[in-house]
This record gives sequence, structure tokens and C-alpha cells, in this order.
Amino acid sequence: MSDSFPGMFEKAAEVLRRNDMGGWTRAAPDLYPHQWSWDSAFISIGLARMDTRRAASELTTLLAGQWTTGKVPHIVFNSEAPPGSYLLGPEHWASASLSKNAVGTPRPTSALCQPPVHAIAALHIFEVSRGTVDEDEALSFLSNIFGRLLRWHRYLATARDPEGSGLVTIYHPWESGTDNSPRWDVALSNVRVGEMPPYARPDLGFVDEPEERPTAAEYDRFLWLVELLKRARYDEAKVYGSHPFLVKDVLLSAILVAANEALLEVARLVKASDEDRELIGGWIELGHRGLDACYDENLGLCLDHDLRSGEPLRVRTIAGFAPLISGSAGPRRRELLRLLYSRAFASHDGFRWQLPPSTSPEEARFHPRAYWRGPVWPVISWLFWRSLKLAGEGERAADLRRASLEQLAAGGFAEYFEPFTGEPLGSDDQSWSAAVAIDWLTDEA
Ligand code: 9WN
Repeated sequence: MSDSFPGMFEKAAEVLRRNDMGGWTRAAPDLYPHQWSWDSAFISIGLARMDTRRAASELTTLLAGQWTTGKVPHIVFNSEAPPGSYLLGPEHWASASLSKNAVGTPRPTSALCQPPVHAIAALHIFEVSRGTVDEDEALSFLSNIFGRLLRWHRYLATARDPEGSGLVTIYHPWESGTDNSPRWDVALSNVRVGEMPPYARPDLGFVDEPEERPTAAEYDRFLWLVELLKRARYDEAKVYGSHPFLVKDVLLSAILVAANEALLEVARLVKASDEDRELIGGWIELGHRGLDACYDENLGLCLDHDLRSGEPLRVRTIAGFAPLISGSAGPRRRELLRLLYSRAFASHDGFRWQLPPSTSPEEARFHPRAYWRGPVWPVISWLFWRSLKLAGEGERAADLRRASLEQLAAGGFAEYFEPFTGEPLGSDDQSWSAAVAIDWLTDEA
């Protein structure tokens, strides 16, 4: 364990304990009182360093909310959260009554999904337990969870990729996990908002400045897109035929490739059938090809694609480095790394930082305090760190880990950080920020 950050592990563990709801963890104490999908995956990565059994239950409670289609919903709701404390709460989705798919899930769920970090987390739990008294139990956890993970990835590879492109289609910016990133501006501007009742914004009460959250115009579109999905009864074919927001998301697709690599290893460990392993191997190949096809030679980045207009979404954000996350970069790795550490991503007006901002400061739509439009997100840094390590870029990975821990040590376990000053922004005591700190502090590499 790293002793350069005295007391930090215990502080981070305390955040996770305070947010523990008994078998699952709320994403944050006030702003996010429910269980979020990709948050839970990152949380279980941190929890694994404290208690592998509890880490496993984080994923099993989340996956108990899985729909029969294989979709893992982006929120599994907390029935004890004060009514109206989060928009959109359970009453807005009607998932159980509107869709037979959700029937039988123990807690109400949303109807969207989020990036599939779960198989990476499941394998991590096993790896942490290796050689300890918990290894057998962790292996049986993998055996139990394998089928659910396979169904989840199959859902993404089929319902969300009927074209067989290797790229996942999202129906809503929330599905990307990078909600108000400028990645979505053009596609969102084509969404015409219809009649909607007025609504309150409880989220604005939990941050210091409104600019730390999406704008009213963005929220109108977020809510309207959910309304349209509900009207289509969450039927994938209907959605594909009529929904105004259908985008191939390169970051989510890259995370899926990385998760499929992890799932392939899980399949080997649990002695899954050759057929299942071939299926997963095929998804990996297709994912690499899909990401390769999205590379834009001029920008030197991978671009999301708007299926409605048929156009690439040309904006420089962290998602452009998707091939580094998936391990698909091949000969372009050097170029992508150069860009990641170049002026477009790593310096601005004489300031320098070592952590990737969510949007390039050279973009007109960059904003250093506005949610996914500029700030540094610790979980994104964790994804980069993991990929750099796997790619043999040990020194860069170590720098990223140290800079991230310094930022968290100075600013606390905030949701995100101003990229020039390191000022903590968004929610305090964000579970996934504490979780990745715990993993970094315990990592032996
Ligand atoms: C909508 C919980 C979630 C994260 C997302 C982040 C934010 C929700 C919101 O919080 O999204 O899902 O209300 O803004 O963008 O990545 O999973 O931490």
C-alpha cells in the first residue's frame, strides 16, 4: 500500500461506508441517492480492496435489476430516498408497467443503460482475491455472474448494434455517462422538444453553482427523450425506427471491448463453453474494427457518429481516445498518446496539467467548470491509467496515478475537478471517486 498519502485510504473507505445502503452503494449522499450502473462497477473495484464479498454484492445487487432483454439499467432505485429528491425518479420511468422486460426486478429501475464496466470489475474482484482465503468464493461469484454479464454484452452487441458495426448505439446522452459533453450538442440540437409539464431541478440545490450541472435547454431535451422512449414502450425496434437521438458512442464501445477482454478471461476461469468464448472473441474483433473505422485522420481522434444525419460528430473530447481505452489503437497509439499530452489536451494559457480534461481546452465549447465540458473526472483518469498500464506505458500510468491521488488528497473525493486549478466541483463524497482512490492506493504496480 502506498504510504505517500497518509490517512487517505481510511478517509476514502469511510466515504464508501457512509454511502453503503446495505449490499449496494448510493453514488453520492444527496445529489445521487440511488444505485447507478457504471458507478457501481467502479465502486466494486474500490470495495474489492476492502472486502471482496461486499464488492461482489455491489455487482449482484445491480445485476438483479437486469431486464430480460439483457439490458442493465442505468439506475436501480432506492425506495428509501426522499420522494422528489432526484429527477428523474422511479415514478417517471414506469418500467415495470410499460415493459414486460423489467417485470420481476426487485427494485424499480430506469430504462436507459450506461457504459459496461462491470466485467472489468468482476474480474478485478477475482484477481484481488487470488491466493487469499477468499479465492474460491470469488471464483464461485464469477461462475454465478458470468451468464448475466454475457447477456448484458449480447444485448449491447445485438439490440444496440443491429448494423453489426462493432459500435454501440445510444438513445440518450445519459447512456454515455458523459451527459452534457459537447459530443452530443449537434445531435441534441436536432431534437424538437414537445409539450411537457413544468418540472423542478433538485440537482441544482446540491451544487454551489448552476453551471456545474447541465443547462435548462439540455434538461428539456434529456426529459423529452425519456418521454419518447416511454411512448415507444422501450421497444428497441420501434426506438430504432423513430427516435430522434441515435448515436454510435465510441467511448462506450471501447469500454465494451475492454470489458469483453475481461469477460473472455472470466469465461476461461469459469470453464464456459467454446461457443461462448468464440462469441466473445468475435465481439472483440468487431469492436476493434468498428473503432478503427471511426478514426478521423484530420483531428487524429476517434469520432462518435450520428445515425440520424449519417455524420461524424466532430468535437475534440476525451472520447476521441477510445482506441487507447479498448486497446484497438495499433499503429496509431503513438499518435494518440502524442495528442493526449499535446497542447490540445494538456496545456492552456500557460497552465499545465497532467490529467486529461473531459473536453479539449482548444474547443470553443470547452468550459472548465461545466460538468463534462472540461473538468477532470477521476474515473476517466482511472480508465486511462488502466489502459496505459496494460499497454506497457508504466511510467505514464504511474504519473497519472500520482497526479490523480494528489488532486484527490487536496480536493477530497469530489465528483469532478476544475482542470487548471484542481478546485473540487459537483457533489462531495462521490462514491466512485473514493473507490478509484482506494484502488490506486492499493495498486502494487
Ligand atoms: C444521470 C451518477 C451519475 C454518473 C454519470 C454522471 C451523472 C446523472 C445526472 O451522475 O449522471 O445519469 O443526474 O447527471 O454524468 O456519469 O453515472 O454519479
